[in-house]
Amino acid sequence: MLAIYHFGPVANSMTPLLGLLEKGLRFEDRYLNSRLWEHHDPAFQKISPEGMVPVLVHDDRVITESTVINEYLDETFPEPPLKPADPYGRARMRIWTKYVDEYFCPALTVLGAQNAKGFASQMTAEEKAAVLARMPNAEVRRKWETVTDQGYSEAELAAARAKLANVARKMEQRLGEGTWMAGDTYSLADIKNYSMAPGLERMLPELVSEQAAPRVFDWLRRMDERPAVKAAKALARPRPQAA
Ligand SMILES: N[C@@H](CCC(=O)N[C@@H](CS)C(=O)NCC(=O)O)C(=O)O
Repeated sequence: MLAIYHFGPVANSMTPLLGLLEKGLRFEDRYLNSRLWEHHDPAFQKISPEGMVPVLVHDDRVITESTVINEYLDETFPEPPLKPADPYGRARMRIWTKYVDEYFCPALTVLGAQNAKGFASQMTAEEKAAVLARMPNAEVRRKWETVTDQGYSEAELAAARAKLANVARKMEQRLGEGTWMAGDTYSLADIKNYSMAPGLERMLPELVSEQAAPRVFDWLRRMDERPAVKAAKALARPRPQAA
């Protein structure tokens, strides 16, 4: 049995959804509504002590970390392969998934969290204190403390935007070297990058447009057309707000 706990087809949750769907695997869809703080449920925190998604459960095994989950899926269910056949191609793929995890995602998270300020400001002081007290992961707690308090400073937002401009430049360059992120083979690097890139296009359209980054723009449209991407997007739920 495969089951995936996720927040819907966005960011890190999108990564294993695409891994599962590209492989045509059947899985239990365990959506958690982040706006209702369902990931703070004690039953879920038994599975994910950090209180974070995504989490894959395969029979009695629990696997966290979106990039690791997809590597696990690709090794366990080899068809169709989602890695280049040669070691150099796999190295290029992993350099990119590492870059997304360590550089792209953290910068995007700053802007995404800032956008959640409106939602966070609807909570009373008591609700905020209770929610923050339930967060086991210190970094996540710091992020929500910032968002529920004064928000990120202009300097922090500018630094995040500057990093995202670097990402857009690097993606454009990389896609000039081959059809896909790791060369001529569609791979886990495309999946990982596509989990974040639509957020980049939405929040900073001046960085990713047909004019500013034509190769990235074309790659995004090719990704949008993949049946697995369409199936993942069909798993989106309207996000009811906390009462
Ligand atoms: N490196 C982890 C990061 C996971 C992560 O940051 N998950 C976010 C959602 S994208 C989360 O669970 N956040 C909890 C929260 O913001 O309360 C991965 O790739 O799986």
